[in-house]
Amino acid sequence: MRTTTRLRQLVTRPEIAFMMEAHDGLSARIAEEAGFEGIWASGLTLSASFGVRDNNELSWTQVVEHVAFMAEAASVPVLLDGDTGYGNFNNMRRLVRKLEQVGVGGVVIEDKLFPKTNSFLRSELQPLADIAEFSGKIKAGKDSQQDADFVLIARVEALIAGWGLSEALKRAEAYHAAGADAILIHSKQSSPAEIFAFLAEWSNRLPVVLVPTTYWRTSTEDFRSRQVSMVIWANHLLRASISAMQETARRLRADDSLLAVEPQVAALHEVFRLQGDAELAEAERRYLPARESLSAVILAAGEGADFGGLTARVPKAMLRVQGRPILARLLDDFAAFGGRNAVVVRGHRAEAIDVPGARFVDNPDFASTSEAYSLSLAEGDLGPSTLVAFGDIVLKRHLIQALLEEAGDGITLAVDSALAGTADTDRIMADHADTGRFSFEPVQLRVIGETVAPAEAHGVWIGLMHLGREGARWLAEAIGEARADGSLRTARLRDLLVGVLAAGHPVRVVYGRGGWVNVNDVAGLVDASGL
Ligand code: SPV
Ligand code: MG
Repeated sequence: MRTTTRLRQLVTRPEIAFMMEAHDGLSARIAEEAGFEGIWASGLTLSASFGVRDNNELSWTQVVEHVAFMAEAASVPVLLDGDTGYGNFNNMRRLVRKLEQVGVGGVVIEDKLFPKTNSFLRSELQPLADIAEFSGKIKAGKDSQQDADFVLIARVEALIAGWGLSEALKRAEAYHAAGADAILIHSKQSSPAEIFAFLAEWSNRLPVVLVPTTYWRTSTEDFRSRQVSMVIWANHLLRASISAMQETARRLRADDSLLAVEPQVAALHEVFRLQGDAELAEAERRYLPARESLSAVILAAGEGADFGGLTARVPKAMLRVQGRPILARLLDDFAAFGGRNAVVVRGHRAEAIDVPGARFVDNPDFASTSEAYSLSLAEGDLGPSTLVAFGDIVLKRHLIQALLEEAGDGITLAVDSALAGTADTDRIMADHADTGRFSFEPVQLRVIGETVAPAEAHGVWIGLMHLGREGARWLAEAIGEARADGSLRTARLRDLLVGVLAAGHPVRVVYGRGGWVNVNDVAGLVDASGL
């Protein structure tokens, strides 16, 4: 059912309806969750939530823009406090059209002059609108609504301005005749007497809406028995939030600590829930490619021997290439492919490795251990989609892209085929050499390491691999084997890969040509700067 229709029903049905004030999308949602059938978008609290006065200091377009968020956040109808309609009959026509466009169910306009003042401030001085002029504004509003059920309520301010009951009745009758759907009769008294006198005389010629802010002691039964159509709790969510915010701010200022405050405030997950994050999470499952979130383990424990003193105080991974530490560049590269949760294994000069965006695991035995041992310290971080890399490589991003595009559930290595026939110790032999042409057939690793005759090497592993779900498991098994046979402390990563092959698991190769440097010495550092 349309919100206009629902609001019309709330106004016209015999049973009383209660409207809860809200001043933004969040409070609108809170009001709806509490069970309210409709929302009062209060001019007072909307302005106050922006820190401005209830004197039309917000422009009408700001109000419309803001109330649109409320209408979007709530599925129950929103009734806007439209003040005086923000101008004459013509402004009223535009207001009604805009409110319909943003899904607001109806509007209340009051018979004062623009710019208005809140009814509880200097009320005796408030000028009232000319009855005929205000009646024309009502008629203009009704004539411009496209949706027959849009609700226009006329608010009579005669009692507020001290003009008395007969003036109030005269105005209510005129606004009825002009086509208003209901009358809101407002009072600033703490007793409901003048409101009840009005109700007795009015005898429900049109439905009546009340705002019992000042006569708050009046029982709801008294409203029901007088066939009041709608009661508005006009400002209580804002006032509740003011008290809570003041208390929290004072407490934090006094304590300089969150200890007392944290248990008192809504949990963060409650904020996310109210924002509707569950719906987004569901949509992400439906619309985003189903990819495991990418994580990374970077091995940066080793000292690096050939730097002529350069790494005495700074670990290799923190040497700068084009002004950025090698490690920071790698983390940026991974992040560019959605890589989160990077874990860096530190050793030599661990304290000097402090790049943002990574978690650290320390290998205190770095001097007497090697890569496989460092990796084993981060074994728990080998997730279902993990990049494992040496912390001293500088590479072009297309190498990571190619690896991720080919990566499957197992283990995939990035191999530089331009270094075929090399003596590099991470040389590999695959089931076929790089032809430079596209192939549907995945390339499978046959042998890795020094057992490959240099002349037969198809390329060099660049120190970057991807583990899928199975691959992570296989590598963890290889770590377990090495631990069991006592080789873990001194094993290189390639030795673990030898173990994976020996266990009968396939390892895939993705060929690339150049575009990376393993910074092993000063010459490497110079080369990397040219990438
Ligand atoms: C509002 O909530 O902004 C109202 C009601 O108009 S009152 O503040 O009582 O005027
Ligand atoms: Mg108001």
